[in-house]
Amino acid sequence: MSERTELPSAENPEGLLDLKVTEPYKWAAGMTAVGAAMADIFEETGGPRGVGALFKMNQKQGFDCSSCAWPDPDDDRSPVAEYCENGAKALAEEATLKKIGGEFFAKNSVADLAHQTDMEIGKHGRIAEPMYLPKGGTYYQPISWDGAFTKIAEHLNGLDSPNEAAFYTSGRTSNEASFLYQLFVREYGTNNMPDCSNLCHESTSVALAEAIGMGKGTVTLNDFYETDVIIIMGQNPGTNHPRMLTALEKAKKSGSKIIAINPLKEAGLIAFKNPQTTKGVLGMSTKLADLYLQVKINGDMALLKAIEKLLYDYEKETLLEIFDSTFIENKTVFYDQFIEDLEKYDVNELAEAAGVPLGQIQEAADMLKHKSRIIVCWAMGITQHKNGVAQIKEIVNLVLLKGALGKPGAGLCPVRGHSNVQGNRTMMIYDKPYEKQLDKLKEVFGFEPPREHGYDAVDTIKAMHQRKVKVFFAMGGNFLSATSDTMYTAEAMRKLKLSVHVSTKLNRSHLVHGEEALILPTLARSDKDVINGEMQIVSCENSMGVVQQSKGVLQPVSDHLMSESLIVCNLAKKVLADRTVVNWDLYASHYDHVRDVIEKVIPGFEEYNKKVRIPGGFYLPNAPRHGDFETDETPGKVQFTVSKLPEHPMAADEYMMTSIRSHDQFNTTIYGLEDRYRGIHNERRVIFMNHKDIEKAGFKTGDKVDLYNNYGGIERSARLFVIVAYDIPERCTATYYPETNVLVPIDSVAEKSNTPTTKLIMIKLRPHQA
Ligand SMILES: Nc1nc2c(c(=O)[nH]1)N[C@H]1C(S)=C(S)[C@@H](COP(=O)(O)OP(=O)(O)OC[C@H]3O[C@@H](n4cnc5c(=O)[nH]c(N)nc54)[C@H](O)[C@@H]3O)O[C@H]1N2
Ligand SMILES: Nc1nc2c(c(=O)[nH]1)N[C@H]1C(S)=C(S)[C@@H](COP(=O)(O)OP(=O)(O)OC[C@H]3O[C@@H](n4cnc5c(=O)[nH]c(N)nc54)[C@H](O)[C@@H]3O)O[C@H]1N2
Ligand SMILES: [Mo]
Repeated sequence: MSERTELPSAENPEGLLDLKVTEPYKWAAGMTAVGAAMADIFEETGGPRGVGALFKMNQKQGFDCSSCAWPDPDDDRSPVAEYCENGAKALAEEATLKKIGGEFFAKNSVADLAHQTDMEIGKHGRIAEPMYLPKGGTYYQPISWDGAFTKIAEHLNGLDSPNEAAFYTSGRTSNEASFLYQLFVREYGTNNMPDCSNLCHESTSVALAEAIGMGKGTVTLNDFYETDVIIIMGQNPGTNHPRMLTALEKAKKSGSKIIAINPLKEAGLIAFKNPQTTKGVLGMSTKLADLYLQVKINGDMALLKAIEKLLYDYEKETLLEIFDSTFIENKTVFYDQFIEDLEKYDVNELAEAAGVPLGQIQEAADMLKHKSRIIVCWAMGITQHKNGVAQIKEIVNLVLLKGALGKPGAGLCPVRGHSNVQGNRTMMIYDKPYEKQLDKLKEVFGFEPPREHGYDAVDTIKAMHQRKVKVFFAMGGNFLSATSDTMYTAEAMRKLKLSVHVSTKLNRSHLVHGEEALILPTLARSDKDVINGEMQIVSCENSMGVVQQSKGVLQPVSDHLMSESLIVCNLAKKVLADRTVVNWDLYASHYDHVRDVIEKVIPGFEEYNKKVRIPGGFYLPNAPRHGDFETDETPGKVQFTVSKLPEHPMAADEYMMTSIRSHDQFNTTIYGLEDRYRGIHNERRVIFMNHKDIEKAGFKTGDKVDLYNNYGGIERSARLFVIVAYDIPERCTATYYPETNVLVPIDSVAEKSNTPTTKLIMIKLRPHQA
């Protein structure tokens, strides 16, 4: 088989490993977490290199952890350890001394590599030099940087229109590199800038921009310490934002209550053993969730409405003491329409639709009714649904009823994923840029940026299929594995004339490529970035809008790595040549010059170079945090929204399937095969099911099955999974991402945000057929 027709092998596993299942944990973190982290660091870096770097992680003069966007404490950072197990694993992955270059690729053909698992592919080490796959070639071969830029320039300049190229961004790229990147892409002439946000929190950005006038959250870390109730929906912080547990512990100590809303009983929501306290070291845990609502997949809308309905009943009983009527009166619109709609619902039916006993929903309402300092946190369990945008607007409704917005100890807390995904958007990585931003670019640089909106991630894939996009350039990420409908996306990638990936590690997107392909190796966050003998700093924005500097500490594994910023500057010079009006050499000479110009274009960055050097960084302006709502349609006021309940008609043998991250992965980078907290060891191809469903369907725990579905007359299947009985609501199942992305049809997207509905797909099961 030649690799042009070959399917991505992850979808065609040859066999299974030796799965071991143990009892799920009832707490997260603790000393085993520290042990697990250190083991990875030693294995990959041999010790001192990694451990030394670990001490610099998230310190005020160190580098920003690339694992998630949870903020660092403003003041009281631990002097030795402001990292978590998974941050340490992310570092081990980056800091590894293993590297691959010409010799490795001469021995391993693209087809050979494609047969390996995602974990094997990622473990080969850092990419050490630029690599090129010629047309018809089966092995990547070394190419000089200049040679690589020349190839890209030839392709880009040979297109009929700049809109035949698309430029993806994953969320690790610094503010400086992001700004330069979008500047280049817009001067080149397109807004085709899909990004990982499109697959992640886009529903949040759309919903909040419309509802509160800003597509970001409103709380700061300190709000967690003066709040009464924290609701955590569709988020698994014990794995994906472990440092959030420290904040939750502190919140509990200050008297706050926690309500968890999740189909799975996640260890990190139940309790926390803090390895940085004596109590934690001794194995004592802090209880986190006071109430755990095990909602059905996508039952959140019904659950929120049920809570609102009960609160409304109290409001009527107590004669207007439950809702914040002053806030509603002064700061909101459409309250009456909202109430009129709410009155139509029956609370028993809502409870049924949510899959949560009414008594428990009553408890939630009781916890909320006399409180107004409420924070709602959410992540992928809410956003990656067909009604993701509507669900977030329903969260806003709840918060508005209680006046829990625009004051201390209260507000909206979308918890972002990638460490600089929020900063990327602030830096204008966006397929739908605002007119005002483009005007500013024009004013500062003097060229006319394109105004027509570009393609987002899903639309890029479709355009590649239709050969409307012929060149795909990715600043990081693993587009093939992260997006939906893997087979369809693979076909799309193979129709490209050229695919280019700026990467740190090898991944499947390098192996399912265009006619020609390039891999450009870049510095990671923890690597030292030196220009003309001077150490450079970059900056990132965390989930709470704090911009902070990050300075790499490690000697790069190869002299041939180039920073993302320099890659952009060099590429821009080559592609745009005499056409450019931008002084790329200046920006390539020192990042201070980049920050100077960001300051001129993007609001909130006044005195950027000075402020970025303040230990701990600075907060960007956040009007809704202070009760100012710059909404388009109803200036100064937030809208209540009326949304419908989702409907999920299901055949008797159909199940809802959500996709989750294991404790041993970062998105498509698989660190290992241990999902310790859920008791899954040594295999990822499992499907979590309720034991009643297993019996009813005539299966047994341990059975091997194939998963399939039929959307629009096309059967999609994911083969060879092991059934694991798990505490999950009936008719709900869960599998690990990205293995089941093959099952997500390209057209199954969230309304308004176009995010793939990776948290709910209908599936059926049949015994595995070899
Ligand atoms: N270690 C590590 N850290 C990471 C990442 C990683 O892969 N590894 N990824 C980063 C990125 S990019 C992101 S976006 C975040 C992701 O962080 P999360 O959003 O926490 O990640 P997921 O595993 O996708 O899981 C979401 C949770 O939603 C629940 N869930 C699923 N469906 C539903 C539903 O319908 N309703 C409700 N209420 N809950 C549901 C699942 O049980 C799971 O607990 O983490 C970031 N941090
Ligand atoms: N089924 C399902 N699908 C999902 C999700 C889900 O929950 N379920 N989650 C979605 C979400 S939330 C997201 S954010 C996307 C993630 O989508 P992506 O961001 O595209 O994917 P990652 O796996 O984070 O990308 C990993 C690759 O990035 C490169 N890399 C790492 N660090 C750097 C760096 O500093 N610079 C550069 N240039 N490259 C670097 C490495 O080569 C590595 O192989 O996946 C989405 N897909
Ligand atoms: Mo994400």
